Amino acid sequence: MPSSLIEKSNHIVLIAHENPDADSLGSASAFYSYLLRTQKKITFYCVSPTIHTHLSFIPWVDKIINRFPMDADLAISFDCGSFGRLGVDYEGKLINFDHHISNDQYGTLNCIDTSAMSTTQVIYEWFIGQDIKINGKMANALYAGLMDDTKCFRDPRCTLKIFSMAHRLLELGANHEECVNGLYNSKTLASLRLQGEMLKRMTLVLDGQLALFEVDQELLAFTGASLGDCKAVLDEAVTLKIVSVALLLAVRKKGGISLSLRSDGAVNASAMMQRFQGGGHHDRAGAKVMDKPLAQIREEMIGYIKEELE
Ligand SMILES: [Mn+2]
Repeated sequence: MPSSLIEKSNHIVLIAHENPDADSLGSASAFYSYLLRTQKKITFYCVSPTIHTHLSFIPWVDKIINRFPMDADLAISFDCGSFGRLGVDYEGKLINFDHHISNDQYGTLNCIDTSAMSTTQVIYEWFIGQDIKINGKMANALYAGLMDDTKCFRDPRCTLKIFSMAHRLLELGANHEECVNGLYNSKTLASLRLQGEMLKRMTLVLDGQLALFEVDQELLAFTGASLGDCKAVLDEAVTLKIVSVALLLAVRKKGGISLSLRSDGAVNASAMMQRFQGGGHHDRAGAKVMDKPLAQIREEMIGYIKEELE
């Protein structure tokens, strides 16, 4: 039980994954608020040295440090599908809260619900089950994660249960306006310029079913955008009626190729990325490949996608 592990610990580290999104940060944030009620020492950790400023509306994000505390006796990871995503070689007790279908159960205790739309849903349901009171700060953090992972409730799998959770979180003090503004009305000019350039260079293959994007460091430098900004374009590409799959191959600054895949359901994105030791969800997944050139990955991916679409 997570509660007995928590009870026995003195210094608990909450871990958001590298380049964290609102779901990872929101889950850890809500947990941070909850743990403040205990007499424990708490650290909010993330390996990425800078967090996107548009996510600073999530409570406690200002507490994040990127140095892992040596005296921690329990770590809790949020929304991290694999151990590598934690960004630290921690060998102690670990609770793994997640909803990724590809989660490889690296925790001492694994609290994974792959049917949940967000990790904040897993945390929300755990709080409810434990009779833990959810205050306004916690509600806002949980709502932000749900909003982000459902693409502002546009995901076709949003059911009555999701809207009931959203309703309840709003009653508890979540701020819809703040979350919409933080997540959707805070684009940078650089990211819009990048999107324009990427759409110009997009190629359609496999009879237009696959939208292919390739990004190098030159394009990022030219637009001033970051690798994370590229992913929004993939979501746009999948909204094209003929496109079922969108693939991004990006040359990483530190070497290797970063793969991001979006699917409208025609292919299993997570399974496909697992071929490259990555993972994610049915509709969106990613991987990092260090040992193959871009052209080879492109050919392999087109082959895999073609096979699945047939
Ligand atoms: Mn998530």
